Amino acid sequence: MSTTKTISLSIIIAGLIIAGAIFFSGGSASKKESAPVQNAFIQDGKQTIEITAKGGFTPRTTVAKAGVPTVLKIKTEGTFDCSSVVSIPELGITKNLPNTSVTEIDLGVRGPGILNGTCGMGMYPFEIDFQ
Ligand SMILES: [Cu+2]
Repeated sequence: MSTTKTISLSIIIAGLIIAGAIFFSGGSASKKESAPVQNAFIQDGKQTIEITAKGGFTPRTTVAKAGVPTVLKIKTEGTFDCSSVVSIPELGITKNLPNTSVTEIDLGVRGPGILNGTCGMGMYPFEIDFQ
């Protein structure tokens, strides 16, 4: 009788450990996903968006405010891949970026909507969602 009790107790403990492991791993995973990237800043009525170009554009999606004069700052850090060329078709802009620098592109005042950009060959997309 006591052996049966010991076995069922250890089954319950094992179950709790497994449940705890699932709970903690699930909790930390969902935290990572929901962490927002803050790369659009408004100061003195002007908005600055910061994007890094190296092996693609980071972050790929930027949420920004519509109706505010906006400058896009694209940072390169030893960027020799094709994201050293940035293209924003809607604005008719194609720019060669220096390999390590910060390049400013004036986006003007945007209404609500998504502005798309890519690298020179169109393989690395990024978007700015003006809201
Ligand atoms: Cu490319």
